[in-house]
Amino acid sequence: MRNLPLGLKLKGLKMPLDSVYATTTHEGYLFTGTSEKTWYWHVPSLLCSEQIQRVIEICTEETLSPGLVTSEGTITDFRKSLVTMNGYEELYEMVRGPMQEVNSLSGWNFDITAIEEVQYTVYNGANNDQYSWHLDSMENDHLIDKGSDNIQNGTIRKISCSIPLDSSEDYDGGNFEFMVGIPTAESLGLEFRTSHISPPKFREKGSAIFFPSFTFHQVTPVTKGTRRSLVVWFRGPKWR
Ligand SMILES: O=C(O)CCC(=O)C(=O)O
Ligand SMILES: [Fe+2]
Repeated sequence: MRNLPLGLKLKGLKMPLDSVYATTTHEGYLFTGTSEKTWYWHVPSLLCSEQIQRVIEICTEETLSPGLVTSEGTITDFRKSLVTMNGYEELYEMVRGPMQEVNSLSGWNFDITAIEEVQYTVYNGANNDQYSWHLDSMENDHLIDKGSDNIQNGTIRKISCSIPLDSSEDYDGGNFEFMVGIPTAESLGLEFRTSHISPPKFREKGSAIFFPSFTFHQVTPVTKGTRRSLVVWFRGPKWR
């Protein structure tokens, strides 16, 4: 997918877009307008088939319930999916190491101190399930009491991770997309229009997309078959 005009210039800096696309770490600009090159990180084959089987086994022990957006439990078309939340060490073990590696390789070096319960998500094509544009980080999350001795107290979501659990051919739609800003004027590169990216690698079964939780993203409606995902949020003390 190529949304950017070729030969884009930013204040005298010619962006070699072919090499931009050749990297595995970013395309376009994060919607905030940063020219940071590592605002998401894609890890191919993070989970093998056996691990995916195990994930599904563990996560379907609980009954699936509607994914909610607000604490009041409002369900709208904005987010349609079924989820279970799972705090098993076996799941954490699969993602903790890779997250640490990505946090370091990307240069984010975010202070991560806790992992939230892991979300297993099911998008049913028969219902056109989807999750529209949103951020994973929540206002004043660090002030919410998560229960005594909960290590998540005082922390916010910093790194999100999404792992598709099905083969790309097994469902239609259901693309994981990031919102990006495309400069529309050469002057300082400060005028943007929004666009979105969803490279085919995002559909690779068992691969992982890591991104800062303050990044706009969505899952487009699934129109056929079922899309399942494992979603993990890594937390740490609020930004300083
Ligand atoms: O299903 C996915 O791949 C991502 C879902 C998501 O963005 C979320 O649950 O916050
Ligand atoms: Fe999300």
